[in-house]
Amino acid sequence: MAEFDVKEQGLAGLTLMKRIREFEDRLPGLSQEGEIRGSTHPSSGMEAVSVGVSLALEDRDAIASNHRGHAHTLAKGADFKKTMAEILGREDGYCKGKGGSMHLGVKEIGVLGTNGIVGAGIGIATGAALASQVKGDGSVAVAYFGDGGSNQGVLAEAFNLAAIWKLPVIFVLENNYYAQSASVEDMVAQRDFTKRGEAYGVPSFEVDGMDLEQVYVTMDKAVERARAGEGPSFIVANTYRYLGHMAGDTEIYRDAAEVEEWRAKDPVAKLQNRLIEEGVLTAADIEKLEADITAEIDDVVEFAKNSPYPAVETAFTDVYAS
Ligand SMILES: Cc1ncc(C[n+]2csc(CCOP(=O)(O)OP(=O)(O)O)c2C)c(N)n1
Repeated sequence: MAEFDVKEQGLAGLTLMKRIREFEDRLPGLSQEGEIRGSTHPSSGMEAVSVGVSLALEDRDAIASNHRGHAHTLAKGADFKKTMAEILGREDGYCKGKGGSMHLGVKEIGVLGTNGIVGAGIGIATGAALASQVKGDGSVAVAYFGDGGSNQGVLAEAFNLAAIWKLPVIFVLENNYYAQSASVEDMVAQRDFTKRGEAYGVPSFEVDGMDLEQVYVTMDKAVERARAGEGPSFIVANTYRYLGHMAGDTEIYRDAAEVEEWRAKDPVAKLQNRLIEEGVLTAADIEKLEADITAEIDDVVEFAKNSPYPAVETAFTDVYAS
């Protein structure tokens, strides 16, 4: 089992979280410019979950994501340019522009797809874990879903199957306290989510989803158990999305003060301060890192904008398995 080393996971995690934040923060502007058709759901504020989870995974492991899936995909190792091109619906995207933000898959690194159907990834990841068990290839699968997704019936079925068959699946609930505009207080009676997992015999853990170390260490243990044939785990990561549910969200369901309270617990700032305190980075290093990231994401956006839209005559190619 790996320990959290600030020089290793800390530095790698901070860099990746900052790159993902910059990527995600560009999306509302790109929507306003008309570069993104349809909706996208940025996850700024939630980076410690996907990055902490992915630091404990390998390329052969699978993830099944949800509608808020860019960070899951990028943290798993996707190329930023191809991801942005896909979100913009362009030919150089991972799915040649036909998947977009919510049907973005990257087979070579086990990204089984973002998904517009809330809760769908739960069944997909459980199926991938069954495939891994049948093949005996030692890979694990992760299902990402939100507090809203946790209310889908598929979770009960997946918990039970995974527990009785000891499937190598890790259920990751990103509890950001809202499902679109509905608060978790209004929608969930039993808000100690770990009790739901325990009720099905799935070892369940609650973590501070704004803390990369906590997410990583808990995930690493879950991966170890899954690879050892000991079955599923359920990780409940409490986190927060800073931006609206999607571009154009008026956010009348929450107070600006609440958003500010959570911004004060920012996972990126928290880890950055720690790295400075522990002498891993200086303020000058961070300035350089941020300038590099801004330039990198400028290039990412430029690449995507310059990529052509797919030709109309290719509308049905690569859509159905032959
Ligand atoms: C089956 C289904 N029901 C409803 C919707 C509409 N919808 C899209 S996102 C969303 C909220 C999901 O909330 P949560 O799972 O907590 O994820 P978050 O958006 O907070 O990341 C809803 C209800 C949908 N896409 N699919």
